[in-house]
Amino acid sequence: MGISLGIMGATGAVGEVMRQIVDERNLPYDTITFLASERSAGTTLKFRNENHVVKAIGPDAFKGLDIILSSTPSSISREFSPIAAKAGAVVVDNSSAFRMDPEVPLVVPEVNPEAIAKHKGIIANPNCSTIQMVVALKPLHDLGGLKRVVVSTYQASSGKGGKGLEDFERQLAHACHPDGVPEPTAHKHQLLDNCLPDDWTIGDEGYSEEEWKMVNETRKILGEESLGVTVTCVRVPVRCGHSESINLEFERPVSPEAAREALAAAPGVIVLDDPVAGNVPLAKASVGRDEVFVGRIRRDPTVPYGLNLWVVADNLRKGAATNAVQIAEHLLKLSPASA
Ligand code: 11C
Repeated sequence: MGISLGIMGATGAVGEVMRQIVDERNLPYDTITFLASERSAGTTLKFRNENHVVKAIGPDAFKGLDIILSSTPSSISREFSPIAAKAGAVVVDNSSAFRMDPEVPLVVPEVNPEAIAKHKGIIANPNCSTIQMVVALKPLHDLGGLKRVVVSTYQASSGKGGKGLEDFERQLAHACHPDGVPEPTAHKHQLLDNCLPDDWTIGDEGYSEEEWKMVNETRKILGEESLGVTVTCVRVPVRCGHSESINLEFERPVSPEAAREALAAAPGVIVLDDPVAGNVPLAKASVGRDEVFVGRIRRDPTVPYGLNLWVVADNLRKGAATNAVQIAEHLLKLSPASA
């Protein structure tokens, strides 16, 4: 007997990719239920040649569901994930609502799969920028012991969901329009011809919430509560695919050659590191892929043991939906009948 699978937030940008990936990876289920806000409830979604009526998220919507892949705003998750867990489901939650809750595992399957078994009904899926970074950091941490991480991100518009992408595409469509580019509706400023260092709510000490997420989530996933992590997040005029420039300092020597070898052997990583030949990780080439691409691996000569890297991934797939589906696959291995 298989499971009853739910996809919550099924009509959003990540929900749409979750549906695709459940199908592509053939996640086994007996029944599938799509849940969304009142606004989308009652609409029909076609999935595997069958029409499914979208149900409204509500206290009584979770009965009988075993695993729920969820991508809703944090406020919705905070209200409904505990109710779903109480009704017997395991919620794989893509929002930030429970990520830093010590009772909730925060999981990237290539990095800390052992945390999955400790769940109490909710498993948190990390922020997209964090996921791709820790997939690249883990093999290097095992090799040289990370001392400090300095990262600058180049994040795609779709990180802001469907509304972000619509906003950017409207700007693109008006690029040569005589009336000019319309005012932004989701991004903080015009994204076209621009880079935005403040596209997220600014929080403590002048760092954005996105920057704090990368600091705190990286420490939790790697189990290194005092690891030095400092971040600058920037939105760039790219539809999909986040890129990151990462500077690492280690406790022990790690040569670029050893780093390449460890990364090439690591799960979920592809090394593209021949810049002279133009073989480097590119956002556009990452779209539709589930791996994390690493290149431009260079020694940092300003510290005893340091490296620079360029890390790219599809933010909607590995950065969100694929990671959640991988967690569900692990849950099924733990307890195939009901997760
Ligand atoms: C962005 N990374 O690109 C964000 C979106 O906590 O899951 C995802 C926010 C989150 O804006």
